[in-house]
Amino acid sequence: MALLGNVFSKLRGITNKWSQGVSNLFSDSPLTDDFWEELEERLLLGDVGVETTEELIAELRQIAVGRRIAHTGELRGAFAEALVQRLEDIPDMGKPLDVSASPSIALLVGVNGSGKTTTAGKLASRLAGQGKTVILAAADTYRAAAIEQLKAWGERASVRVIAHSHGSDSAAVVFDAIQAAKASDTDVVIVDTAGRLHTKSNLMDELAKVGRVASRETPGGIGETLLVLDSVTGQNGFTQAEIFNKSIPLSGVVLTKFDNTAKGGIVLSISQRLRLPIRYIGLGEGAADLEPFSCRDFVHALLGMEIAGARNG
Ligand SMILES: Nc1nc2c(ncn2[C@@H]2O[C@H](COP(=O)(O)OP(=O)(O)O)[C@@H](O)[C@H]2O)c(=O)[nH]1
Ligand SMILES: [Mg+2]
Repeated sequence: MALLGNVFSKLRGITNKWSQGVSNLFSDSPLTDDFWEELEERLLLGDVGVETTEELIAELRQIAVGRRIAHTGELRGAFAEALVQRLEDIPDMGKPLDVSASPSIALLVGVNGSGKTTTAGKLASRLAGQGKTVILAAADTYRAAAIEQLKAWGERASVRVIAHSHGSDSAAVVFDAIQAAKASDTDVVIVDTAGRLHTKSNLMDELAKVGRVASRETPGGIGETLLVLDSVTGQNGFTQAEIFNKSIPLSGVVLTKFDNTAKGGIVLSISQRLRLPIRYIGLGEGAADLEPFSCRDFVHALLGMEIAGARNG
């Protein structure tokens, strides 16, 4: 409970940067055209995206007419419900990493600086804390610093790191990591990949090669490919998601740096337009600052109200 409370209060503080503006709109004021314009503007500023913003407003307008609503505050609950419904409509929203295969292979992809190595470390630490055995594979061989960074995370989490020298073949690292996992009966291999620009086709070739190695060496192949996105980049993050989603089958998104964003609406644009689940959110730089995404906590933090009946929690 203490932990949940902590996560919630963190999330609450975070979304406040955006949410104050949204939440304040639902007050005792009479419902006028100004309200709809303001709501639209604040959703767009938070990077909810044009399409989803328009749909949400159309939905709320209908409710307002149907229920003869006169004050904006009376729409708060309906707005919360509309958000929760949309978020929960996406399969696997907030679902923890699938570690049912043995070994399960999870790939973290994304552009440079998005938080892949940090997320790999946090996930390893989280899973190890749940009694799972984990191997980290340092498949970002382009930067020597990336290998050292992952090794440091491995040490902190008491998790084994398989690494080759700087510049070596990333698929060979993954091959070794899988062999090590099989030999030691390890539950999950988390693969930290290089994040060169998503437009460069050789990165996609490299990821495909890693995929082939994994399918050859394990029954399940790559079980999960999570796209790591920096939430601070807002719509730009949406564009990255769109490009990656076309190149490789993604099983979900990790939104990092949620503690630093005023663009919390990226949760909606990614889930609604790409139909991709947000699996985890990063809430800081520490090992414990990663949580499965909770629709209920997100909407609660956004609108400052308890949401009943939400599945996630
Ligand atoms: N505040 C904050 N910083 C983060 C989070 N995730 C990653 N970072 C920082 O973002 C920077 C880039 O992260 P890194 O994992 O090296 O990105 P990579 O290039 O994708 O591997 C580092 O300084 C991390 O500490 C997060 O959830 N919150
Ligand atoms: Mg990295």
